[in-house]
Amino acid sequence: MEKIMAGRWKNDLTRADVTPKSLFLNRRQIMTGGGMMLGAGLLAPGLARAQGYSTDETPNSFGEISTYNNYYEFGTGKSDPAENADTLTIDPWTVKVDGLVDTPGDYSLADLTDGMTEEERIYRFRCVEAWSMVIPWRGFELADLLDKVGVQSGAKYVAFETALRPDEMPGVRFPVLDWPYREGLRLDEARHPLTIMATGIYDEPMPKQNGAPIRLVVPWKYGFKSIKSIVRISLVEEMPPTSWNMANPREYGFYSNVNPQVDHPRWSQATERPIGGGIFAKRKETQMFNGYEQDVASLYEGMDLSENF
Ligand SMILES: Nc1nc2c(c(=O)[nH]1)N[C@H]1C(S)=C(S)[C@@H](COP(=O)(O)O)O[C@H]1N2
Ligand SMILES: [Mo]
Repeated sequence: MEKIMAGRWKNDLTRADVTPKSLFLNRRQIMTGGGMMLGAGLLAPGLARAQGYSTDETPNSFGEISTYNNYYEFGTGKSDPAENADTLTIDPWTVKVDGLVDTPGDYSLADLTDGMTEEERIYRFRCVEAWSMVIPWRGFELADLLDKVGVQSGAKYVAFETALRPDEMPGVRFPVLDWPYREGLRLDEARHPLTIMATGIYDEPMPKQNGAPIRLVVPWKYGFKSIKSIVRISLVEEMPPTSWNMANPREYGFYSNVNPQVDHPRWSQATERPIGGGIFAKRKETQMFNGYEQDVASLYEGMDLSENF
């Protein structure tokens, strides 16, 4: 196992220390069994570990990360996605890139990810329901993808859509949300180096319940901004509609930055419950921007964050 050389990462645990061994050794089987072929560069050995962005906190186990999920297309219970997401077909996978871009089109996953530099990044991840995890994602910066497709000058926002497959997604027959699941970022948020397109967790390809084959991760925002199983990325001029905001605008704003001072109408956002610590785990105080304040506060300078929640 590679150890860390420098930077903010001070954790000298190896993958094996924090991953149940069977899962750790299973990657090869999962890859062959699942028939999942990503772009050749993606699974190359010697994955670089991002030194500037990873947290030094101990990650949750692969088991925790892949069995306690929110993916309403597969049910609203935390264990539903792990139980039901198996039916999702992820190969082949096409992502439509459209709107204000130089090279719009239907990209195969291999074409979309070709040339991207993949790294492992360990990010704090916090749900608006006030639980949190620490997750070692594998992915690349969304900014690199945006550069590749060429963002035109009129674009101000990036809109994302999840696949909508009634035959494969038992949850979409319930009108919990207005499907397909939709999310959006302001262009400068999308271009921020903390914003990644993730294709795996630990050394595994992305589990389906976590949003295979490709999902967004925005660590300073509540988990629901991190949209899964993306099939469309649109560069647009106007702030795009987002599923949770459409469902309940009073509870879910466009920005959705983690903010201990702005409570969700139905529960406090001041503290969070780390998943995996057992019943004796202490709640933690939630940090502004989920602990990424130094990195991202400048994006919101001059904005009233209780208005723009
Ligand atoms: N398509 C889609 N993406 C989604 C969701 C969803 O229901 N559907 N849930 C969101 C919410 S509320 C959270 S907290 C995170 C959970 O990600 P995880 O299961 O990988 O931890 O996914 C987000 N992305
Ligand atoms: Mo969430």
